[in-house]
Amino acid sequence: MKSILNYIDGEFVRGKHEFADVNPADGSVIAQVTGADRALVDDAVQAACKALHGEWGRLGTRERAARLHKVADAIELHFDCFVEAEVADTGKPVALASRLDVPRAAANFRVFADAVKMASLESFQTETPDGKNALNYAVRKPLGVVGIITPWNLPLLLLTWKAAPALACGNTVVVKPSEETPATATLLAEVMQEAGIPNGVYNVVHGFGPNSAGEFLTQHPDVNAITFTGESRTGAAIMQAVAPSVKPVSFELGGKNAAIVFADCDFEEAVNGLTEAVFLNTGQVCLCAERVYVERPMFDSFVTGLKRKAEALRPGWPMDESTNLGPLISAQHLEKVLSYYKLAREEGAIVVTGGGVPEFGNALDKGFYVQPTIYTGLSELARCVKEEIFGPVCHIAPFDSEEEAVAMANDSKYGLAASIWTTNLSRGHRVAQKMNAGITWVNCWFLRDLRTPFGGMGLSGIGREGGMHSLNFYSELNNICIRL
Ligand code: NAD
Ligand code: 6OD
Repeated sequence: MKSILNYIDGEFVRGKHEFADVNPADGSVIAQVTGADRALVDDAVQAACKALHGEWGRLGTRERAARLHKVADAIELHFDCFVEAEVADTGKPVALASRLDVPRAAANFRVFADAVKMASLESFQTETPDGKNALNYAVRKPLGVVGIITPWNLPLLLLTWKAAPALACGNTVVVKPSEETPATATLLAEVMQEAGIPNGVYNVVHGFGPNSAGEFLTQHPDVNAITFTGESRTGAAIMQAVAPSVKPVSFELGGKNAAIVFADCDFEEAVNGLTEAVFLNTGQVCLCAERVYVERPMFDSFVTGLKRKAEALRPGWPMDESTNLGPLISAQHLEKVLSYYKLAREEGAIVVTGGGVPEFGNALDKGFYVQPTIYTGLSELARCVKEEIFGPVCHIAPFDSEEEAVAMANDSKYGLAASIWTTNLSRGHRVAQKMNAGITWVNCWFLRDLRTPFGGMGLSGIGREGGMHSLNFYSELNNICIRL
């Protein structure tokens, strides 16, 4: 049986306890993961501290950026290995991992390598009280050791989204990937070696959250910052853990995202766009739309259109090129999503399609598949309309006016993403600017430019990453004031 190891100071290290890495498509065990106890997490943090003062700390920005481009080259060289590992861990369709996850990992390194080379810094000429001048300018320094904690839905994409800018700014990192999807973080370690990233700069510790590697990392006094993607509740626990040492945090958390479909939209574009926005990655994308509001004249035809698309999705073996719907990540997550399917019926939902589990008549029946599901008829106060489900499911409700649509979309404790579908561009701008969300798409969804701010409001997170926002989080500014 394959083992997945920790990576500390340039060595692949076996931990004292093991846990199974399960393929969600059929429940089979793919590998044994060896987890890091508190002592191994400490070794990783000490290696990262030491590396700050070694070759890595002495590199200029240009050479650091060149090494990160080599990491991107090596990801592209080993493209198929990354795709295979990601598909086995997550069950996502190979077509999706090849189109989204692995190309974005390489792009993350390229974009932040270039961003750090191009970044300018503030400077001000300041008048002194005696009528002379002073010059203020800021210089960027790394934060130090950055702890990176990531979820299972887009494992490599989200890990590199944080590791790339952290490294570009000269930090060293200790990464704790999700216990559900450990493979690509360790694979990335091999690529780091190949690309000439010095020992101790990139470290990986495996394990769980509470009382395990995740918590050991957040509590460690020599970790200078924590960047985290995951559930809002976990974000709250991490905030408590870092409070005594006042570490900076960047949090990308959950969502209960709204889509607003106006009757003047391009119908095909909206139905196709929402098919992606609701069902991509089996609905396990924090940006997925779980609440869809449709202007009443188009309500029935839109519901019928989305139902047709949902029923045409092809669940199957993830490595089969024709599969476009994978399983949920785990038996536990399957249970959670099915509990919401049951709750929706109890809350009075009309089941337009789905609501159960598909049957395959083969080994996939042991996997964690659910049917893509659409509900209508729920009150806006229903728990299924308020709480993040994180599965291939949405509720569709009608609206009669722009104001009503905006009010319903904004009535959430979350504020991550929204999408608006209309051919009236003035309305598109107007409604987009009223959204309580970190990102609002008009006539598109999950269209990313990595230079733009990304993050959430309310329960959806703290801070923004992307472009200069990432550079600002992963570095300290030292302002220097010189009397001339
Ligand atoms: P999770 O919060 O359960 O776990 C995320 C990571 O945190 C895992 O590595 C886990 O081991 C670790 N962890 C758990 N408890 C911890 C603790 N007390 N201390 C330290 N680490 C701890 O999230 P998940 O189930 O893996 O991912 C799904 C969630 O992530 C959804 O809510 C989704 O919306 C959210 N998400 C948000 C974004 C975003 O960009 N806003 C992106 C992806 C996923
Ligand atoms: O595209 C990104 O940079 C990003 N952070 C996406 C998050 C997706 C959530 O599942």
